[in-house]
Amino acid sequence: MANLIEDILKYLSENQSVNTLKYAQLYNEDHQKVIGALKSIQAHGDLVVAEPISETKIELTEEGKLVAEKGSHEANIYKSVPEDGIEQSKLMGLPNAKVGFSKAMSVGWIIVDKSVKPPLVKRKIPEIVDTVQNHLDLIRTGDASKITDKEKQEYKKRKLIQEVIIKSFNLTKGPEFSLTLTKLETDLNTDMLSSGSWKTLKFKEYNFDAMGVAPECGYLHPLLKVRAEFRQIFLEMGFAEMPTNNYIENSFWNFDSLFQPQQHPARDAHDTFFISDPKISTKFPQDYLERVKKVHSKGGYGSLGYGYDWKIEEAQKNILRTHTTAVSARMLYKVAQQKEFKPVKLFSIDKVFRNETLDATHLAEFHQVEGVIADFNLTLGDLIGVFTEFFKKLGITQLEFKPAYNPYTEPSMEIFCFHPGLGKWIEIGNSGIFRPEMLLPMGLPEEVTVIAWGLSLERPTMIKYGFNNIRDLVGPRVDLEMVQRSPICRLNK
Ligand code: FB9
Repeated sequence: MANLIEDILKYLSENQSVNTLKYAQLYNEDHQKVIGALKSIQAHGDLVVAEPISETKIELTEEGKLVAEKGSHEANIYKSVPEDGIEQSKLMGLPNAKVGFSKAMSVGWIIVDKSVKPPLVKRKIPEIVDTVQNHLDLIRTGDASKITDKEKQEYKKRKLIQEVIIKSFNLTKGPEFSLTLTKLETDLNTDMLSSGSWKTLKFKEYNFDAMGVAPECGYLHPLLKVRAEFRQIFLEMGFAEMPTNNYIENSFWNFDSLFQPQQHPARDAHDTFFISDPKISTKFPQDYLERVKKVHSKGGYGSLGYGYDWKIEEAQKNILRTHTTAVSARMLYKVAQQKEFKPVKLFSIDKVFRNETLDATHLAEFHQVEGVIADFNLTLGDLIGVFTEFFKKLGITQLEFKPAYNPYTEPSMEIFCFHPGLGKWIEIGNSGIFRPEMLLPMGLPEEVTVIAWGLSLERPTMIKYGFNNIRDLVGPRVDLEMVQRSPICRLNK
């Protein structure tokens, strides 16, 4: 580019003026490069005066180039008609035969002789002049002067030629003309100010249209964006977040406190990760533990219990928690220890671990989202009303419910919604009213009921961000650029 700039300035010093397009053609340069060199020269001051020129030129289209080379479609049809004639259908194999045939007929080069069977296409005149091809060839060489406007209109209509506007510049020497470019300063510094050299130096113009440099910063993973949105929804619904910072839990809080019997299949190693060290917990609220043991083995509070020999050793086993409901149990027990019961609205969003079969949408760990409300005389209607409001804030409105079973809630319901994007009903969560066998041993007043519902973070995130495989969202194979380019999370949009 530097050489091109110097060549242009040199050419201008030896000639009165120069047009950028003619210069490009003269020195076989790309005209855009010449324009780029001009912009660079102009950025260094008034070395040249550039007068914009706009010129309309005619040039051949791709079809026009073909005709200039191979002849017009009508001429090719004429040349394909033998002395004794030919059936029309046999001419249609030629390229552009349909256009060529009708044009050859309209200019009187061929006729259709219907006095014979089948009718034959014959030449009407002994020879032709392919004026179209000759004209297009003239245009190709840049000489359209011999072609009338009417003919040009005809070729334009046939899309054989097109008008293009060529922009160029006529250059003449400017008031600050020089054969070299003075270096443009990009910073004003103290030396320039103290020496006064700033008065004669040339400074590069600010380009306020330039894009800013993309800041090198961190980016939130889509899961964390959805978590932030869920958290915001819970907070604006008046829920307080539970302390979920313990992935390791013991079986007492994860299962026994929730009235989940020790023989329940979810408690074996096929569904639960057991910790080998420390293998067991030993610190429990002893009086509460005794009440839990009793309600499992002998019943109580109007319940028959399960009638099995409840073992402390089973409750002591340490595991990776299988649900955040273990945290809800701890929190509800804490609420029950207060002198006077006060209603609470609690939520949690955190990892849980299940030793289950993995597939495209399930890993051994996922984030559970859970909402819990403890208050006097809550009903199933309150539960439906609250999670309906919650899901509405996710943009989900068309809900249906199905009776379900959880060891710790009765009644329990699975929640479904019709997802317009997926065009089908999908399961979006589970819910229920915690059983008295769970609440009363904690010491909660009899008239207090606790409603709760849960869902995952991964499923809504996969749907919102269009992931089909959970491994594209989380895990070692994740494309980190996905994290950088994933858009803002708008749940109700
Ligand atoms: O999240 C789930 N689905 C879902 C949720 C939102 C959503 O939003 C889209 C934008 C539209 C889409 C889908 N599910 C729960 C349903 C299914 O994905 C299910 O296959 C997987 N479930 C997980 C458990 O699977 C082993 C999701 C997870 C789940 C299920 C139940 C609970 C929590 C998470 C619960 C509970 C509960 C019940 C009563 C009392 C306290 C907690």
